[in-house]
Amino acid sequence: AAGKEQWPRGEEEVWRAGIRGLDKTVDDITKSVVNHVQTSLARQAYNIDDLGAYQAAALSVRDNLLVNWNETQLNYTKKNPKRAYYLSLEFLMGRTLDNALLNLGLKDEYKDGVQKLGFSIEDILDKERDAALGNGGLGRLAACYLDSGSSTELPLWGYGLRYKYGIFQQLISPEGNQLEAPDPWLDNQNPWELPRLDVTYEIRFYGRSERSHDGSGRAVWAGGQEVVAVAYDVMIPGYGTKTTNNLRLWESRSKRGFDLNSFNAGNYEGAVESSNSADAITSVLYPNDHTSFGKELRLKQQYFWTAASLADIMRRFKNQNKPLAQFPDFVAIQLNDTHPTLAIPELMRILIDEEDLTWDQAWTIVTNTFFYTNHTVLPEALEKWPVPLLEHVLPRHLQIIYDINLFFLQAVEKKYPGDRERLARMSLIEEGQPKQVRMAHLAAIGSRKVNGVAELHSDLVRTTILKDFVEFEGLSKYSNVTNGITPRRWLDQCNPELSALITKTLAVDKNVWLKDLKLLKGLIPHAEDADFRKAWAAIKQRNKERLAAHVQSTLGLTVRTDAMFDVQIKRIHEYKRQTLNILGVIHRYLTLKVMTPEEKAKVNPRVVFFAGKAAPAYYIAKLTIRLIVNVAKVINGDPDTKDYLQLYFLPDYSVSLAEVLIPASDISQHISTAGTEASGTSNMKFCLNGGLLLGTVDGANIEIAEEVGESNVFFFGHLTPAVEDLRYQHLYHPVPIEEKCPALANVLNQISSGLFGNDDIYEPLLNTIRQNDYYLLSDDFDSYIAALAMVDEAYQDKEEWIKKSINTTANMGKFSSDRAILEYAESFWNIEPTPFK
Ligand code: B1H
Repeated sequence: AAGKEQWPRGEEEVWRAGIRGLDKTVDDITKSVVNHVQTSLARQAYNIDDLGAYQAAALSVRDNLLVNWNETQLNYTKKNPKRAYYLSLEFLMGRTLDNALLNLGLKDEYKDGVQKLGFSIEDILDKERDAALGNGGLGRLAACYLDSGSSTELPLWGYGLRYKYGIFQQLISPEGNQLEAPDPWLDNQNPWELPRLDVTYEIRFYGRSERSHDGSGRAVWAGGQEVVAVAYDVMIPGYGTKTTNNLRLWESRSKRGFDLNSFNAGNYEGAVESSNSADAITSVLYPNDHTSFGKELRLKQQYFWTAASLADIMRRFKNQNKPLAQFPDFVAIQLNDTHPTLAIPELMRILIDEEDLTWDQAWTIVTNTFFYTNHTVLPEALEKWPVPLLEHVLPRHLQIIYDINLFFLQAVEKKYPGDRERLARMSLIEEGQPKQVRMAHLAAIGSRKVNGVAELHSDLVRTTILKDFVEFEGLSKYSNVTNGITPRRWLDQCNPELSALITKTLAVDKNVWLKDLKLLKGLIPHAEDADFRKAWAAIKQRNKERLAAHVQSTLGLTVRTDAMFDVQIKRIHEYKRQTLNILGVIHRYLTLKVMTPEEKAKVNPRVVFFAGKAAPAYYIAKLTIRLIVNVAKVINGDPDTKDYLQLYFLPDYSVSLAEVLIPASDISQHISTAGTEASGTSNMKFCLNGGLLLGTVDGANIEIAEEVGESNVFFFGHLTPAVEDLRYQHLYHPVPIEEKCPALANVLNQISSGLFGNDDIYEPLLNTIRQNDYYLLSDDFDSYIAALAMVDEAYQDKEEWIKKSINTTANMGKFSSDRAILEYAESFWNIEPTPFK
């Protein structure tokens, strides 16, 4: 039916007369909101509170999104372009209402509308819960890419899981311990999703796979457990376009009925894994990032999601009645890390066992369809699945993986005859007890292109974890796409005053520069204009006050706003070195304690903020939180220092909290051990909002410095090539810390002596540094302290600092996720913008 609209029933004019258009006026909007109060919510006008008003407004906005969403899907059906699919186990969407209003261009109208109904838009927006279906950067990147896909009018869909519980809520106990509570984000209904009870697939687990003996290579996989995948669709509006793409999230249901598994906050992970029932599969997001655990339920999540997504993609392709050989001409699938790598053997299975293709025909299709993005080179994060577990859960897929490996190793052997070590290194199977499948190897050989997420990281992928593959297959397959962020959420939405000042200054419509972010360069000459600088600084100040008000209302703490705001917000992990930061804070505290009043008078007050979650089983990361919280108690309560230094750990870091913190920052810290942070994306968000960067020469920090100029960033620490040698020295020629870095030794000893609590609780954390110091804190501490001093010095000259801030924002255009998604579209997927009227 492609190409022609049809009216299968009734009278076309009657249909057309009934079709709803977009709300445009305040009058349309108030009517629609009241209508939803009355019908969808079945409530009376007199008992509507802010939550009810939020729900009604959201449903009204959803109606508008649906108008565009329907037209977008119709446009694709008519034009039948090649489509790309982004498979990600995580989509960290945050809140939707404000973003949808801005993208639709209806924020002012809704603001007026709800005001006429007696509500304030800010109060309503604040009622929304975050959709927190992700751990951190990887999941938020997926969300930014969907925004950019719609904003650039690309036919790009996301596929993920509809977890009943997203990332846990973080509570901090009075002693400073992280406690985890479930995140019941669906409790108040979710107006942003459309259940598609008619879109379902049956997904098999376990059972037996019998190969046929007819030489076809086919097999029959039967028995075991079948679970139903049900689609929930989330609309993804583009900014200033009608294109509204789809994010399809799968929910698992048992074929027979529903058995509720109870969820126990006390034993978080245990409770998650206890149930073998069908609905357990999509019950919870795994809260560990950068560790691969080999848990059966996680494997079932991965297969359930990839199999449902592929079945859906295949059904859409088959509706076109094209030969299967053309599959890669219409479908590109991006694998967000190795989590969806089972899609490779799954597509082989479909093509061979169900579609009767030969192995070679199937492999040609597969290797022209998939694209793989690597997000980390940390060894503990590289996914490996035990062979016995795979054999038990997915017997047919293990056979296919073994066959892929056989053909692959034959080709390697042909090129490097007799090089057994190379074969062992490159094999999909790692020898050992048990044997394990190396998912990064499978993803690499099954894909058309492989990329890292920043230049340095892509180099490391090419020269370390996939070196042999680059040698074997050639460099051109192994490339880079530097990450990006959406300037809609991460500037216009989170920093409306700065956005308005930029619009006024550039003298173009905001929907021009927000879609062509390099236009920010037009701000550069204005850095020399004193009035502009004053306006710029005043906005930063108001953003600090907004953050302080937030801390006051949520935690009851009073933050001073006449200070430098120094922020580190990200997952708590040893490689990100929050520990270095807190040790630096203690060093500053100890220094302040011995200063004379005259010396202190010259000190610029500083407020240090931390936020971030630790994986529930990551003991050292949890100790780091405990240390920060207890240091804060001492510092904030010390009359000698509290006018010069304040420290806060803000609990339950989230997208929404980031939106308040980032615009308020003067300096933010991105201080990973060189070579460990693949890219980082919050670094981009801070700099886009005029915060300066203090960091190591790592990830996207390097490219930010290239863009904004080295004089506008504060770099310190050893470089990537030195890291291996330093680690070797630590192991084989250790130097006592007292000798190597007395300043650090003193800080560690002060902690041990009980300055922040009179027990040995921190010793395991301190020993990671005193012993082999894998993340090189003792090597970088002195240069870190020196860099902090340079930040202090630079901040003394307020006018110069503001110039740096303006020049930083002005040079951040490269980091728009529009640029990144268009690189994927053009150089990988070969898809094109597909606009419509
Ligand atoms: C990133 C992860 C990650 N890299 C495993 N790897 C996970 C690995 O649940 N898991 O098993 C979850 C997440 N996340 C981050 O990706 C990098 O550390 C950042 O540097 C990068 O900016 C981000 C987006 O590319």
